[in-house]
Amino acid sequence: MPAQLYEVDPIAVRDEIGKERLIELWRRMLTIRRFEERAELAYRAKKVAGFLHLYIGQEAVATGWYDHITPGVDATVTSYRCHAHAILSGVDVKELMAELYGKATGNAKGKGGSMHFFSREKLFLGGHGIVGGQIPVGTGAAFSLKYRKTGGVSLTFLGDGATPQGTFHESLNMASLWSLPAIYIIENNQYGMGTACHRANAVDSLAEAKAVGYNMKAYTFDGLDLFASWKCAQEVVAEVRRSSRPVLVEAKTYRYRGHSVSDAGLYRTKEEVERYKRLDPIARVQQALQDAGWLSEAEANAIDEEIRARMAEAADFAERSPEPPLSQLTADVYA
Ligand SMILES: Cc1ncc(C[n+]2csc(CCOP(=O)(O)OP(=O)(O)O)c2C)c(N)n1
Ligand SMILES: [Mg+2]
Repeated sequence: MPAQLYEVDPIAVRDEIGKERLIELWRRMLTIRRFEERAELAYRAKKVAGFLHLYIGQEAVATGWYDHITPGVDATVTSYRCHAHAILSGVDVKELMAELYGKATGNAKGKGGSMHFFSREKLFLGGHGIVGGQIPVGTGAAFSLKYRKTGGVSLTFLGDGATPQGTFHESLNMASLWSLPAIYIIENNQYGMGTACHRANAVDSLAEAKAVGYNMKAYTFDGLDLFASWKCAQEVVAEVRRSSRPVLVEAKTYRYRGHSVSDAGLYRTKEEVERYKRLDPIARVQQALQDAGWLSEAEANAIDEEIRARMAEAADFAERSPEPPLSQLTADVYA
């Protein structure tokens, strides 16, 4: 059975968010995109090694949810597709770019790379390369927040490909049994690496079908729509703070790039990608801002220029930074 989509009136949500805050949300989404475009350029120029999984197309999901939490009070964790979540947690883009370049000034001292962004201060608990590995971590964070009575909630972001994993089911069962303030957000971009979601999952609706098994509430929203993401997040975060009951959420989204930068994309058609590009979440918010008379095209272009300049500066910082010294090779390594 297909899920019931969380419904919103876009004009009402736009007005509730208001001019300044909506411009700020648009700016955050654009920052994520321009950061990743700059990173992709560096990767193709062989300045960045390892893997690079881009979030391009999915920006409205994390942006909507982070706007209702306080990084550092609330905890967040995600998969290897972690650039947006680190940026939204408030980690400096220079530090993140330097991490991609493997430099000593990087977020993980140049030893983590793209998949392992982290911030203890912001309670951004990574960046995890093992599919489903972050789910017990997010669950443990929720336990800790409840045990210490901090009032915080934990947000665990995961892919559609992680929901058949044992870690997902064990974590949800425990979170429900112990009434943890945990929100699990499935970013269903419709593919694992190259396997369509329907070939890996026995059910259509990941949230609705799987939440019932653990006595949890479920929500499904259009992840390409910032207004739906923001409004759903507002309701769920408030509800979980009040009830300390876990909730399972599914964002129906799409990634415009390959699984990682080295992906020939043979498992989907160009037409499909083009169809989703016409629903670009960033362009649609810009249109909404223009329609409201809140941001002219010239003003939008000026903000974009400013963001692009910041990214060029970050890449320059990364380029000029030193590599980690050999003496640090085994520091912070647990073996
Ligand atoms: C336990 C484990 N199995 C397999 C892999 C290889 N792998 C990396 S990403 C991926 C697909 C995951 O897809 P999804 O959860 O939908 O996340 P997305 O990449 O779409 O964000 C797989 C199978 C892995 N990293 N970890
Ligand atoms: Mg996926």
